[in-house]
Amino acid sequence: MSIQWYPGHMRKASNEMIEALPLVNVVIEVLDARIPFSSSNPFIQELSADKPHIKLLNKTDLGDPDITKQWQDYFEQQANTKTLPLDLKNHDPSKQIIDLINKLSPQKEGRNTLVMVTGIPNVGKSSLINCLAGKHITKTGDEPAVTKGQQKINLRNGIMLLDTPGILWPKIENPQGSYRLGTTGAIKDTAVSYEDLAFFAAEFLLEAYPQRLRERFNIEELPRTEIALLEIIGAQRGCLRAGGRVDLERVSTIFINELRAGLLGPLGFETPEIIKAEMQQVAVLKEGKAEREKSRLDKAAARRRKAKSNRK
Ligand SMILES: Nc1nc2c(ncn2[C@@H]2O[C@H](COP(=O)(O)OP(=O)(O)OP(=O)(O)O)[C@@H](O)[C@H]2O)c(=O)[nH]1
Ligand SMILES: [Mg+2]
Repeated sequence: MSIQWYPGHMRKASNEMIEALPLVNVVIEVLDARIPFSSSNPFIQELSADKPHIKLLNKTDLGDPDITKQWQDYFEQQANTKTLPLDLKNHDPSKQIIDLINKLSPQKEGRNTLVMVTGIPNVGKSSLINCLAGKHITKTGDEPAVTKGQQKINLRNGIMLLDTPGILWPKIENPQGSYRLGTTGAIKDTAVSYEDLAFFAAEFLLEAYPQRLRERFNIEELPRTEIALLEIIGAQRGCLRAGGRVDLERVSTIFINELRAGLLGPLGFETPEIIKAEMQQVAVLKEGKAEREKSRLDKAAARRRKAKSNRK
């Protein structure tokens, strides 16, 4: 199963971005440091490939520092691209970012540099804008789709910022990517099942960060399966139904919220190494779908031919 969430305001926002882009000098894409691959929007990438890019890896307080460094090195190899790790919750990076903007787009006499701030929902675009502006201009919030329309902010230093709503893309083709987006909070609650996310996250943590699970939940010997892990946590947190069975929905919600709040420590869900394999998986899935679609159309055509010959 994969998760899809592309409400009307995102389609509208994408069209508005296309309209605004010709005048944009620099594109800032805010990424989630825990999932720099899955939080890169292929639509934004394609649209703005010819513009200088600043990729900001935000929420590094929640990200695994070694893995964030690997991503920085990876993105810096891309043409016309600069990268900065950020922790907007605890540090003000304004000076570094303004220096980078000026480096990538030397200001023309009497004209503002127009900088579009883009990214998927809930990564910290509006928080960044408030930080650069030095005051609370635009609403932020710990849920996706807080910003619903574009807004221009003049920094009065030769830079004009364009805040945009967080956008995803019509079809998230990488199933792993969609689970990572859901787990880190980029997809609205109503479009995800916390149980599915908890199973995904439990499997990932058992494999990649077993020690964190042992420490957080005081478990000496970890179970082998996700369900057994969630049952242990559920019993600890009193998520029990009548008869003593664990309430999976409740424990899943608690588990995901603790992960999102950083209570399981800083996490890196993906490294640059996985890109190739996951892109290949997506290609195989697409091929399978194309074949199934062709076979469906062939069968429908055969049924029509049969019905036609029966009528003669
Ligand atoms: N832990 C942590 N939280 C952050 C950081 N930066 C922003 N946040 C929080 O992330 C949440 C989303 O921030 P916003 O600035 O509203 O994100 P946005 O990208 O504008 O979101 P949309 O407008 O919904 O697309 C808020 O609760 C912020 O306080 C960070 O570096 N670390
Ligand atoms: Mg916003």
